[in-house]
Amino acid sequence: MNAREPAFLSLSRSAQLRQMLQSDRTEFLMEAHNGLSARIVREAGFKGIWASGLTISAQFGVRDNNEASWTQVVDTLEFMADAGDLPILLDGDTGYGNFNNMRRLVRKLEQRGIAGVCIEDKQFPKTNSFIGSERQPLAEIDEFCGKIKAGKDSQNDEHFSIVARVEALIAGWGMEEALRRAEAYRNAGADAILIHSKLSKADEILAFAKEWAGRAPLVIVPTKYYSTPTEAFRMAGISVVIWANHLLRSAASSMQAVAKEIFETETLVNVEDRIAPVDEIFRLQDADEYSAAENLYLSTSRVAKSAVILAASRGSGLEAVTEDRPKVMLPVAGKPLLRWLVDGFKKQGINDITVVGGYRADAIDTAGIKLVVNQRHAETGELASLACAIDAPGAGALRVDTLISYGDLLFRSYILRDLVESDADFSVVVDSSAADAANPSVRDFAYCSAADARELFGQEVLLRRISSDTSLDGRAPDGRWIGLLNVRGGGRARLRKTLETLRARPDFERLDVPALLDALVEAGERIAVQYVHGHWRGVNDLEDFRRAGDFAHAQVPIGGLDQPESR
Ligand code: SPV
Ligand code: MG
Repeated sequence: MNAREPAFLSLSRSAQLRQMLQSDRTEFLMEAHNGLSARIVREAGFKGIWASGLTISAQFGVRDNNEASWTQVVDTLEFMADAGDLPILLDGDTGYGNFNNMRRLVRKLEQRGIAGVCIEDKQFPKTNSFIGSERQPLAEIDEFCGKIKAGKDSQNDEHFSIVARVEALIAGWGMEEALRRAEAYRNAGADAILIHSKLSKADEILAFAKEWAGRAPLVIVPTKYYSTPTEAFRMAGISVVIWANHLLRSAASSMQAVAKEIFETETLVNVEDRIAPVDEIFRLQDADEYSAAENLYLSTSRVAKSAVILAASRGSGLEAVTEDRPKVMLPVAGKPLLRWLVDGFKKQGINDITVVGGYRADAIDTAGIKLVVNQRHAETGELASLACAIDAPGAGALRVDTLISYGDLLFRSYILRDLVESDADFSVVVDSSAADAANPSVRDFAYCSAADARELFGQEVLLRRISSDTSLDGRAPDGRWIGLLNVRGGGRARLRKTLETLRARPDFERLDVPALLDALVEAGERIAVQYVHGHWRGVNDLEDFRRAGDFAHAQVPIGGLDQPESR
């Protein structure tokens, strides 16, 4: 295997191709026909790409007879060049016309970062070399030499390569003619000679190579004589071997099989596990780079966001009203608690909402949300539910900036707005008016780097710990964490990592979100505290419920509940 070494990578793409042509070892170009296949070629480890005329035509669904225009080919090449950093050798057929078309082609290819072009000594419009040899009229040698010279004279980049392809063996004109043409093309300035054969044995290629005796680099396309050991090409001193069409052919057989299967069975279940997951397609499209760039360049309010609502529990103290539904589906001032949350999130542009249900998840209204069920909700805790949301295929949790929320909350909209607009990688909301250590219903006491104070406005306060203990190191709590955590930017990957570490703990199944916050703090993360003073409600028991109704009523838009957002 010829790996891409640092010295090679430091060269421009055209210099890379030139080096592949001129080095004394046998190098390989792999066929690609669009941006996706170009990326796949690169990931496989190849050092360069053959932009095949046959396969670019085929992916358009047209014949290899110059039915696709040369500008359509060049546009395709642009996607292929953008898909990575490999040098691309274009199969330029006959140069799409005479010397003048060739000049323009070379200039356009250079502008698109293409490393070289191969032209063949046939007549425009050409036919694929493996179809009807009796219809393979060759170009006049002089005319073709003029085309090579015109191309070489038009290039601005000294390393741009022109490979001259000899079709004499394909057209049945014999070895002598092939050698005569190759020599003429070399003298006209070709950087390499591609000698093509349609025989199933490499005999005529090897005979040509022997006679040619290294006068210029030789390139071959062993599509028909594929059973020849590659070592034979090495020993013959072949510079570049082109695997010319194998990605398109493998895609075709795979698509045929999958299309047939889905048509016949009218279901996806038989194919789903045998094809690339959608996430793999996202990866090949470099979706992560997009999210990172969004974080850099989009104003916070426009960055894609997701939310996870933890709603698996029935709710203790609410058994009387949660016989047939989970707590989040209890109506508060005319609509379910969950809907208040979802509407509040949507108002802040958070449209990708994953709700983790458990107890009576079947009763959760799934309009506008993605429902994920923690099947083991009875034995497991909040972090297990959170992990369900993160693992759910297609859910946005931690793939974009993510708000993690308890399901039993009501709050004024500014609380959410300020939280999602925070620049911190992690931020939480702490209610400093709820630090009453005597209140038995409060478990999530927050201990922070500074107590809430007017003078603090605009200064950074960090979370130190969340605990049900009513004092820490002799200090009273600074407030109560209300159940909202925002994770953005690079914090997402770090939260995943911390969660993975916690997953290894034997007590993971019982852990709650405060345990995650504490683990993040212990791992050295800075968790920004956003203090509020009331303006929210947690719903833990029937009394809370009654008060939640009053609170919600105060948030009902003037004009009533019948607003689009509440549907
Ligand atoms: C191509 O890949 O389009 C080629 C090689 O030109 S071949 O199909 O073998 O002629
Ligand atoms: Mg071709």
